[in-house]
Amino acid sequence: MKNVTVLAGGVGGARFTRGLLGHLAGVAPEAAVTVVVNTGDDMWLDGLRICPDLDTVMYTLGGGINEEQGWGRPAETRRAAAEIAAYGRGWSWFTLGDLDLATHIVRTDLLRSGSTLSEATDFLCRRWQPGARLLPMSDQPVETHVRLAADIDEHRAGELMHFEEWWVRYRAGIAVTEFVQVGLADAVAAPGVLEAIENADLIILPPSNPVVSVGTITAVPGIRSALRSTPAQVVGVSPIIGGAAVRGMADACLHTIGVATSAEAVGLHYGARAAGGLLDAWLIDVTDAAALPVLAAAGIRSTAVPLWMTDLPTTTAIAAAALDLGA
Ligand code: FO1
Repeated sequence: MKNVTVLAGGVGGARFTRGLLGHLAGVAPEAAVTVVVNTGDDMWLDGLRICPDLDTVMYTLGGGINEEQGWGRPAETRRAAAEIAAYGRGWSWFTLGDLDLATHIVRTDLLRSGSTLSEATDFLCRRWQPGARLLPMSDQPVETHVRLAADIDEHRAGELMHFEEWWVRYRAGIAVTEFVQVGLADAVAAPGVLEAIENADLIILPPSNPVVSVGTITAVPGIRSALRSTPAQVVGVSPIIGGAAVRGMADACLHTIGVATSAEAVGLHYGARAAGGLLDAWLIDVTDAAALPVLAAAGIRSTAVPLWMTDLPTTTAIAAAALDLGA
């Protein structure tokens, strides 16, 4: 087991990868992990380029994450944000902490000096030493927006709203008709991404949001076909346990695309590789074991293990189960 490539979004993908690194350190210290990270949540805010999932993965693997929140830094203050709000600028409902702002300032400084997002990410990781290579899915902006089903506040039905406003300001609690990836037509996979998929010994789809994280990454031109042609096994880990989203409001995203909130439905949504889909194997929670026969009939090798990532040992055990399933 030399090269493992993970396609990750925010909190779930970051925590899973932390467990994976912990497990590999014991059983395969020579293994190298590459994380292809969703940039669909990225935005310009207060003149700064905010990359929520890249930062969540970097902070989580680098030991700088606010563990309770799953995002941002611990022991944060909001003095600069309060001053920005006093000017009536920014998003009052989106917390940019003082420590976190430094990351956005340095990244924006690098981007304005001509660095690509990949180069800026490499630079930030020199400080955080995540123990894995972090690659943005693309160096071009591909921002997830939602199309509103009805008027809300200053927004009108039919309009596009940035995903983060839907997710954070409205807690995904207002109806939307579709997800739109603004910029997708002009985007290509970032340098190293397709190679990290083609040269992997194992590829893992961790328990990230299947729509706006894994779905966004696999929509970037070239990535889905690389996943379908790579010799590596592709193993997914269900983000749905017992019919409920483990984190966030993944159920609101699945509902929007007409997929039921179940381990079975998400596995079938990703699809069996032999049938034109992405998965060779699918790891589900023990409470969803009834889905095993259906998944097997669909050509998806599956097994059921405890999937709650309650702490590092349980997450490490989940990573071990994913590696076993991919062997
Ligand atoms: N999530 C929230 O629910 N509220 C916030 O105010 C918030 C701020 C924020 C700032 C920087 C950052 O990197 C992430 C932040 N997040 C916040 C989390 C973010 O919405 C999620 O990490 C992803 O976009 C979804 O996985």
